[in-house]
Amino acid sequence: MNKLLIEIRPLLEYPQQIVITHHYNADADALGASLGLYHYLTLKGHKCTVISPNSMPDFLQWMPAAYKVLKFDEQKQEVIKAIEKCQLIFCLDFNQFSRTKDLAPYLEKSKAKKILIDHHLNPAQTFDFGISRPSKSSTCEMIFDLINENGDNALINLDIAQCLYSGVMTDTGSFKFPSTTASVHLMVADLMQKGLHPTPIHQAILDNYQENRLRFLGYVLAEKMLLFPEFNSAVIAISKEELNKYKINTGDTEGIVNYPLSIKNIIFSTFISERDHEMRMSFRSKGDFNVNIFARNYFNGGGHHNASGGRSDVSLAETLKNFKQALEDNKKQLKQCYLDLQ
Ligand SMILES: [Mn+2]
Repeated sequence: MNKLLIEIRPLLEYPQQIVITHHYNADADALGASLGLYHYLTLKGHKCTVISPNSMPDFLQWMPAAYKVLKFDEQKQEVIKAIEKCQLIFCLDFNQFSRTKDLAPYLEKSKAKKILIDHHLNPAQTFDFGISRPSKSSTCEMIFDLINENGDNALINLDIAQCLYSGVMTDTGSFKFPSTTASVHLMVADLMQKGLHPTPIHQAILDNYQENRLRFLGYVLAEKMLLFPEFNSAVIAISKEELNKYKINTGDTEGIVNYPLSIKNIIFSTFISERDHEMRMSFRSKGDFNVNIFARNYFNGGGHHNASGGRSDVSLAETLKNFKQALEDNKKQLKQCYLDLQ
């Protein structure tokens, strides 16, 4: 049995009041893991509340029990009350409280035991118990493992299966990133044997955009994508005016960073968007180029080896300039990583 289970099993022996929370701007992994765990722990007799730091995107609202999720930015009092009366807080798909933005101080000062389950690098040491596995495809896969290791595979019903599938599907880029291990496919096979149909989930999450998002994508790829063949890299930088013109919300830019990687010889792609108080950056790579380190070294960020995020406080033009300098600094490494892939 894994260490986390040994530690938390006694805490779950009797019915508890449990809060389950995830990072700001929940994605399918954060929400899927939270609701998957919610359904499981509810079946085990616990009283659970899922708290999201802010509202979730429309394409995730179909998830079983998503309507029960409390949003801190809209239901502050209910959230504070739930945190006050709970004994355990599960923290899923993030590893430092600051990732929950304004919710962070309430989590920090709560006397409840905090349990981390996450697959990002460099977890903070502020959790009472936890499991951090950067080698795992998704937090959803970790929840699946937890249920199985607790001997409860038979409790995985369609609700749990749909939630957990969503996160593993999106975090592996529909099963193509290197994190797609044999255990990921075994997990999906098990969920399908329990009645899961993947196609409607793909459609609900990936084929659910508004017209403006696709027109924006066309504009971005035709007009805004800059290629740097000498660095095997690409960048897309979008101003606030452009986002406004196409009525683009935060979630609508998700995934755009991946497109340049489909170009032959491009191994590193960056998406920069101008937001209210900062430039937000996403980094993706193929092969050995480590965008977790790149984001840490240059743009106050981090994440995974092939997918990370960062930010910059200077203007869009300045950020782009700094980015080009960073490419220059990494020229040798980019070339080597490119050659290794050939
Ligand atoms: Mn994740």
